[in-house]
Amino acid sequence: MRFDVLTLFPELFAPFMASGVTRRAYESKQVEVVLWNPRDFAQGNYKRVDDRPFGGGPGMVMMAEPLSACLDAALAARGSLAPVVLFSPIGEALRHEAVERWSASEGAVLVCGRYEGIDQRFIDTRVTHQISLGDFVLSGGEIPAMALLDAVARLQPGVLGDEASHVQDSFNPSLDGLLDCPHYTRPEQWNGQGVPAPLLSGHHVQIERWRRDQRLAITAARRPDLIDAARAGGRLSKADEAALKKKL
Ligand code: 9WO
Repeated sequence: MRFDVLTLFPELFAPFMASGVTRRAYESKQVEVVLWNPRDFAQGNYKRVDDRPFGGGPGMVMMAEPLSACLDAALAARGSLAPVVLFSPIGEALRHEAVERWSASEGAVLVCGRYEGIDQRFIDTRVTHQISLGDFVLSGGEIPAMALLDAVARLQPGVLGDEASHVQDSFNPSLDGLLDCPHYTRPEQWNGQGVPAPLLSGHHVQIERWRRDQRLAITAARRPDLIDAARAGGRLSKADEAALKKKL
């Protein structure tokens, strides 16, 4: 798949794409990332991409025209229509299900805003999807764009060292919509703290029951809505219900 990223700071993406388990996905172009700078599509000697807001107020606004010309070039290079995604706090909250859909898609054009915001006329006419990572404000859309790329890249076949690793993620449907359990590694004693006994038992059934109970307890404590959804979806067994009852 291919993602075209419109950003005034393309240099932010190189170290991100050169690091970690997802590097192979970018290098092999399994997830192709093409960077575009709206400044290259700005007019005049000053290559302005921002201007003062009509109505006054602090800060600057990204002009529609350089963004639109940049988007035209990206879409032309792709050769076919593509979703145009803007990262914004007023977008739809990103969840695992949408990440799975993007990771099985042809990709998209990702628009990273800067300054106080983007001329609304560009958003109204050119943007097809708005995505939020949560109820907070950043100084630019680049980190949300990298977050989507990372979430998509790690779901590509062969990207994770252990092919089964992402099957165990929180929010993976095969985990029945429960949160992940705690993890431990060596040493067995650290700062006076041990490791839960079932994990040292070597008994696979006992280990899996402990992990499932941990997932249930953590989910019940932190995201009771997910317990309700799992129960409504018939994804909790009698043993699960017994474990929940014991802890509540
Ligand atoms: C910022 C903003 C704040 C309140 C209500 C609506 C808003 N829209 C934007 C916006 O589109 N801002 C642009 C992108 C330009 C300024 C930096 N931008 C941005 C994106 N800041 N924070 C985000 C963001 C994106 C996704 N999830 C969380 C925050």
